[in-house]
Amino acid sequence: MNITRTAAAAAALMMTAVAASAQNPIIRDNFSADPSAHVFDGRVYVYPSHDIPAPYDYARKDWFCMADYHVYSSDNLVDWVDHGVIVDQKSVPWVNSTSYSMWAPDCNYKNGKYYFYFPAGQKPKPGQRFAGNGIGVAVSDTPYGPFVCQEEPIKGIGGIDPCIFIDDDGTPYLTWSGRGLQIARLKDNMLELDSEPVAVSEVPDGFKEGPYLFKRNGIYYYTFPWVEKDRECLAYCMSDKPMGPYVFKGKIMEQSETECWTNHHSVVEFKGQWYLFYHHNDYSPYFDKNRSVCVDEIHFNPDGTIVPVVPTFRGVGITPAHSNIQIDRYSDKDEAKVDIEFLRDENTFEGWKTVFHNTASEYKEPIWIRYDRVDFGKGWDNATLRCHSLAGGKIEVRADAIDGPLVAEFKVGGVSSWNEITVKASSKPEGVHDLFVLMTEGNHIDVDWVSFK
Ligand code: FUB
Repeated sequence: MNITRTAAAAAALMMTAVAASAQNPIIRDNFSADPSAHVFDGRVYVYPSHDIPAPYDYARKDWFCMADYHVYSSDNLVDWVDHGVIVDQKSVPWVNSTSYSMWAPDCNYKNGKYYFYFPAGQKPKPGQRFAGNGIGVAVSDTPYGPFVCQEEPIKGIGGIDPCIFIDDDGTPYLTWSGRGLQIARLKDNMLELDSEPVAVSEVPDGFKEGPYLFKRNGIYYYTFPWVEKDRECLAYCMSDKPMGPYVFKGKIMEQSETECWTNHHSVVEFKGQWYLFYHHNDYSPYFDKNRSVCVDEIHFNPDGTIVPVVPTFRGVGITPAHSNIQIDRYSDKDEAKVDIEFLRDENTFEGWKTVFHNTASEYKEPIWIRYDRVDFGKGWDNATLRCHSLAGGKIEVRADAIDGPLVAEFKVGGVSSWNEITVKASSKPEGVHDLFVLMTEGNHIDVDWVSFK
């Protein structure tokens, strides 16, 4: 079979540190969706779709628009690397290069190679007006490329959202969404079907797509986005065989409160903890086709059923105290008196600020926000707050409780611009602590971040 090297192959090898973090959303310099996470050689690799605002040559301004794929990796779920573009619509021989239809992908490892599966609009054949979606494969020696695309998509199937699952005995299975949820065995070469596709039919009524199959303690989990009410929640079935029959068990995550119509996920174990990767539309509240990848812990009951996951801003991992700690990605807060807003609506990728307000100007109770799991380490002296307040006031940082040890105290002067205030620490906790940030004077202070160095 002929193979074609992607134009982006060289770029794929580059390890580019990016604005990505353990807080949600984790990818902070691009829109990203449909995350498929896998652990290869002790690192977590995430293969998401890449949403972009529609360019001039794409007529559907109100629809998904995706031209390529990046891959991201991390060895601690805190520091992420963007390995760059691994496959591009312009360099896949069978793909219509202006279809912007590179929807949810997946990747897995077998026999020394990494196989990247992706759906896309096919080039129409002579006499054909519309060719529909194919599912193609690109192959690499490493999880981050360069990936070499097959000349043709996989024969005998069409549709979207491929997921590749490899059982403990090495048998590969491909499941995807195309006239319902389908599953088939693959040949050992990972490129051809080894069985007729069968429909996974033991799922509830209603729209479904984006299947993800994983195994834990001998149980096969067939998981999928499902429109139970207005938009997609995440749901699952369980079985003792990869191709079923399955038994429907319920929901993993409720539909998003931010009105993102889609959700799409993967589940992976890393260093003894299981994680759910999914997406919401954090950076694009008014257009839900520009999405962002998030991650939270997922837990299982003793009988293997899944404890539903409530999405958090805080995400996973431990935040170093010397970093700029974005407390707007909080664990909990005073709902009435602390708001989260974009720093600048014109560029949401700049992130958010925490707005403390106390219109009554009375401090019967502290006005607070909590940010969990900050590693103070040792050998630091100063605390810095990036803040802004016309009225001025006072911000306190305390460890572990609203009335816990005072770590730093900042007098915020009335100024019209953002400024960084550095003070000597009042006390120096060591190791990992939860942070409480409190406004104890003033009636309106915006905080961007706090840091300890
Ligand atoms: O990203 C485009 C499509 O939206 C995916 O293929 C679906 O699963 C949904 O997330």
